[in-house]
Amino acid sequence: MDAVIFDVDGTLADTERDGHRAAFNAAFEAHGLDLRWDVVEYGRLLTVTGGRRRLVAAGLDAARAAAVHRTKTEIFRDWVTSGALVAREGLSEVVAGLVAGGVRIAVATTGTRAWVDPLLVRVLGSGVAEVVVTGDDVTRLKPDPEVYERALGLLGVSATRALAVEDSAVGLRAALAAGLATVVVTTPYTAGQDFAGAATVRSSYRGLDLRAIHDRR
Ligand code: XBP
Ligand code: MG
Repeated sequence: MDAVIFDVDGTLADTERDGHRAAFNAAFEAHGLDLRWDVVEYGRLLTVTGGRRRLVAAGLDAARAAAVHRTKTEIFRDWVTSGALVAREGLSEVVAGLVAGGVRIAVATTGTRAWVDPLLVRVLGSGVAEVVVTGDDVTRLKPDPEVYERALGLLGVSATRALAVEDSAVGLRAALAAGLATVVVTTPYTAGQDFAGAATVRSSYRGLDLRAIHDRR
């Protein structure tokens, strides 16, 4: 196995319920909108990837969705840099083992680069992710495989020599469509989704040996 490609939201850190959702609600307030997403409503909206598309799916017109999303992105970036953000338990040990074994680390997310870059410094450390592909770098978002295909292209690695790590069914579909064996580490938002095709489905990184899972394929 030459490389592992990690999803971000839900996979590297549990960012959606208290991070993105709170940032969206703060942006609604800043824009004078009488709109708030509670935990259950936001969980339903998560099936639409990309924050701006999620706003349109919730009924905002394209121009207002773009303006609200810009505000939300600034608010979420502040949340990331405020120190509130913590990596998922066990992630650091898994990543350290991969790096020590010479496995290259990449990231493929639907999220916006303005917050992805500072988030990666906090949860992975500077320079650990050699390749980072975000929603800003592709024209089609997950479940389309484009973000994973671009990561593989930038790595110069074939899909059979890599493994993807995801938290959601929509992300799993994108990684499988790119030909990647995929490990799913669920969150409370995604547990119970359809993970057919996953190499393995766990609720934590505890005892996860990604190389063994890849080599068993
Ligand atoms: C999850 C997403 C993102 C975030 C919100 O991305 O779909 O849209 O929910 O971030 P991942 P933005 O592929 O990392 O699971 O508002 O920047 O889109
Ligand atoms: Mg995710």
